[in-house]
Amino acid sequence: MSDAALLRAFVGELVAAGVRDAVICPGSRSAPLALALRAAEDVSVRVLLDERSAGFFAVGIARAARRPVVLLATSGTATVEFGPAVVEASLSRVPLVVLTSDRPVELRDRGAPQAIDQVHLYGRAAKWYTELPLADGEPVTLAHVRSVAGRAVATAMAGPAGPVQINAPFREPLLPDGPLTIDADPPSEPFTTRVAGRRSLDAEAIDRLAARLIAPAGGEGRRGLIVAGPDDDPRLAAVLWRLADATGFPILADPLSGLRTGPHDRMMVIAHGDQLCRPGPWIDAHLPDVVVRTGAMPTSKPITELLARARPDLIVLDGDGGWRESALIPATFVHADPVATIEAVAARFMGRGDDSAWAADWLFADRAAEGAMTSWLAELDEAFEGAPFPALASILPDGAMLWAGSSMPVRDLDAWLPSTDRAIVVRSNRGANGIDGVVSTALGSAAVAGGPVALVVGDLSFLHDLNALVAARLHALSATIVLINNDGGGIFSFLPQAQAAASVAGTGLPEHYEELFGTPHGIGVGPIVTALGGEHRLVGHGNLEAAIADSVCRPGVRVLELRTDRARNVELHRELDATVRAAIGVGSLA
Ligand SMILES: Cc1ncc(C[n+]2csc(CCOP(=O)(O)OP(=O)(O)O)c2C)c(N)n1
Ligand SMILES: [Mg+2]
Repeated sequence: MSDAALLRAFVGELVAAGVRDAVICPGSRSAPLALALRAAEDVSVRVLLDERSAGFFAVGIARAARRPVVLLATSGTATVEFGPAVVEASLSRVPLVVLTSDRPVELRDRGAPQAIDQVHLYGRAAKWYTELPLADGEPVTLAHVRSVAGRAVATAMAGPAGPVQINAPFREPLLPDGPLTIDADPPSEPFTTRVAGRRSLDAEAIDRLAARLIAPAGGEGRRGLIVAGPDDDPRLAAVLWRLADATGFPILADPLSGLRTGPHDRMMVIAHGDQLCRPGPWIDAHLPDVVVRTGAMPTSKPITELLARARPDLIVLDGDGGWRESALIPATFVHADPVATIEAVAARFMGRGDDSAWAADWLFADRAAEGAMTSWLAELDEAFEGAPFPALASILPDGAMLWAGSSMPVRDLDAWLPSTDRAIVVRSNRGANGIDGVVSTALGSAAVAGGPVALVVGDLSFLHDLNALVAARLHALSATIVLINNDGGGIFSFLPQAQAAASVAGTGLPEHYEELFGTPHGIGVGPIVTALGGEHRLVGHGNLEAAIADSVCRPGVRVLELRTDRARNVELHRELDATVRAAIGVGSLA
């Protein structure tokens, strides 16, 4: 029998450490922990069938609720299915406590059924690995188990947040030997508590940083930019504008930075950095000489390429001690709380030095790009993959959450999400850029979100994660899914493979292009969605906006399918690029 006291001690400590959500996949080896988690009054348990989907669902909960989530699976391949989500959580700094149930040591590596090597299963993607002891009735074992639970949660949450793995062996029979309700034990303080401070720079280091942003006396004004990359920290929006205001540096705001949407001051926010930074005369006349970067690397490839080309004096702020800089240029990494650093640096400026043409040019070009894009879209008379984003930005209410899938959706999000005072939280799984688990993640967020959830996703990503709809059905979740169905991988049409298909003889292209990259499937998703309990609607250019407006605040999962053509999509993007280029011209720097 499983020792109920040990289970109570372990789960009780998870709760004391702040766990409120558990995602559990059914199995027998995991039964003792599943029952104990279910018995914990303060824990919402959600049962999902597919562990791969469940892992991403947990990522969605953790990112929406901004708290650690427990994941539990039975032994064997079930634990491996968590792998992609564990990797994503590691790279996007999401706290997960992954419990992998296991056979006891005497049944490992000797042909016992459903027994695989689960030790350090997730390699370096897990921040910490440990194994629970088998119950032995000793008080010291209970103390150990409590400290393991507390340490696991604290480690998952400590910056950079991430997943931890606890391998949990149980002997048969897999039933508890007593009550599991934690109230059965006297209430207690957490066994393990972590107190940690935010790192901050001393005044001298702040002076040195500020000096790099200030033009030398008598010299030209510094041509600075703030590049706000993907970041879930809600504090950044409130302080970055202060730095922008103090220095006169515009903010290239990634759609996932939290800077583009919300009631904070967005005066210095550039929403079209992806367009402005593309090679051409405008950017040639506006190369930055100093850049302050926050968050992960920007979604926009042109922005990263600009950094590589301009090689500005680069300052990367990362309070969690990361080394994220893939433009491969010399950089200073500031491993201190970015909010405190930004506030202190901004305070070194006594108002903006000179009202340079620099910021004015960027802001003017951004408005010009915005105007050109808006009129281009208004004149368009056909389905377009970027169209859902401005529609969603105008329809979603304050407190809504907007997700974009990998591949073209997140790029179109970057291009088309306007700067708006609407408090919409915008997210994407950009840690590993997988097309897997996209729907599961969005639906996981819907399980805890305070407002409506919308997702824009490609057809291959959608088909990859159909089991997410099972989760939605099991838990009566609500979401609006805009499915961009271009019958295959549209992104590849923009890559060298597609160019080669047209031009390079002897490469196996173009005859194998569709088979290897385009991967058309011709699947009509309507019946699948309906069978899994969702609603399906085919939408077109004319009724997309009305369909979104009709869906966002209604209960249930609705898939609004917008059919597009991959080749035409490339043409439209090219046409748009030319339009924006013409609108921004060469700029003034008067
Ligand atoms: C798990 C995973 N498998 C494969 C890839 C490679 N990949 C990147 S984009 C893409 C095509 C995605 O197609 P779709 O979801 O329809 O989006 P579209 O490109 O059409 O916008 C693939 C297969 C990946 N990023 N992640
Ligand atoms: Mg597609």
